[in-house]
Amino acid sequence: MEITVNNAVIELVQGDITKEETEAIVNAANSGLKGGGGVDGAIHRAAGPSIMEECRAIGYCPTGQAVVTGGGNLKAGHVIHTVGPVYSGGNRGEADLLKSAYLESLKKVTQNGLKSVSFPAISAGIYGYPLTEAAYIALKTIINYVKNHEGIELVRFVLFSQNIYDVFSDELKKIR
Ligand code: AR6
Repeated sequence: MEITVNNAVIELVQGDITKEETEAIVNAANSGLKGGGGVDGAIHRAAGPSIMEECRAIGYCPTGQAVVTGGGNLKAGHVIHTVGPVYSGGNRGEADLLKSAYLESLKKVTQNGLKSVSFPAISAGIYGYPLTEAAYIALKTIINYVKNHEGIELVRFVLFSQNIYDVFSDELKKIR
């Protein structure tokens, strides 16, 4: 499903983010930028070694922040590596940190003059963020950002399973 906010389309699809043709894709990375499992592992496998070299040179990304590399062998020319919070009960600032991970990623899109970006469900896998809350924060943050910033034309959520897609589309229907 999709909605339009200002000049931007916000779209939900089920699929594999490594195949995306948006100008940038977002990676759910760790602070050490060392690669790992989940979407991070998939992106590094598909992109090839050049983005790992760039990550090594950058060295570190605090939780809630984002850094940018090229896309290596991916169709997307840029990878925005952001670090979502590990969920540990909800009283350790997780919601603010997850919001910040989306916001800082969107700022990188704007700063690099890009018009399209794809996101996975940050923190909602290995980092254990409850899916419904993670979906609400993701969608609300992105809708508010595109309301106040011109330039981004497409924000696509690429959700890995039917279940994750269904949760995101229920939240989007409620917010809309
Ligand atoms: N395309 C789209 N979504 C995917 C893909 C893919 N190819 N593969 C997995 N997902 P996770 P996190 C979904 O665990 O929770 C790594 O080891 C997955 O189903 O990748 O932020 C990092 O190095 C889930 O919905 O990221 C960190 O150490 C979503 O992507 C840690 O995991 C996020 O799950 C980050 O954990």
